[in-house]
Amino acid sequence: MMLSEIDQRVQNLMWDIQKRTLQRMKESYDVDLKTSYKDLVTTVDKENEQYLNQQLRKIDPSAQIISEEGYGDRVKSLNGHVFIVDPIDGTMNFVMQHRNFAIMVALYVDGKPTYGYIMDVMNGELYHGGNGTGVFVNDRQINAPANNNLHDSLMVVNAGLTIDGGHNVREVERQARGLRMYGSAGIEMIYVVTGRIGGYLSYLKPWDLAAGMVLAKELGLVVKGIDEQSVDVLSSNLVLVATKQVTDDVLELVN
Ligand code: 2AM
Ligand code: CA
Ligand code: CA
Ligand code: CA
Repeated sequence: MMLSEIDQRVQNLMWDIQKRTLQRMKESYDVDLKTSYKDLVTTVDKENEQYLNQQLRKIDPSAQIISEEGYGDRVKSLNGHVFIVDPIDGTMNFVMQHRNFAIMVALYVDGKPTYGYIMDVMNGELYHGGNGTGVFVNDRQINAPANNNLHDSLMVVNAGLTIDGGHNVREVERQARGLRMYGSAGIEMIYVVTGRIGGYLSYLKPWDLAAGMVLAKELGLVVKGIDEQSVDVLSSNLVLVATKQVTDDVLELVN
């Protein structure tokens, strides 16, 4: 199957899962703790992941799947087609706020960020694109954001990092035009891609990063690991997603 055909079918799947999730929110679901009271998983996370993985396997039977809640494959290399799935990103927001959460899927081909999908469920907005086709919100193509510097940009910095103040992030926050936190890597990535935020600094797992990295790169934004510089989507890193100017400014300050 052609990549463009896979893309169309995954877009349809993202609308399917959006409708299912809205419907599911009307019923009751269990909330469990994973590592602590700050780290939740619900029945809906698990159901979404099982459904997405099952449908993705129908779309592309040869693909491997990396996903957060344990229904994926044990993927050791990015050879061939690899889907990376976050069935609910911002589970805490899903439980506490019933908004500001996303569903994310990405397709990597031989390690290359190829297609990204971020569904803002409550706003009914699918941010998608890649593979040289541009980035779209539903059917509307969006432009690359202006190359603003730190002084002229709002920044998102991961809450844990802000609290402990590591890597000299307080200086980044001081110099930025303002600081924001939304509690969903997917929503925060959407904000960088649309230029509402100049840069996003956070510890990200593969499923937090994969889709946003495709969209950010497609628009010429920079995705960089603070420690290793180049980002490996498979390993958990402190990652900066930002305009070129914000990247230069932040890299001068963080350590
Ligand atoms: P999640 O909801 O899919 O777990 C919250 O600040 C953001 O960080 C969310 O995008 C959340 O994704 C992500 N995150 C990654 N690891 C986390 C953890 N151990 N605990 C809470 N949120 C985490
Ligand atoms: Ca989680
Ligand atoms: Ca996540
Ligand atoms: Ca998740």
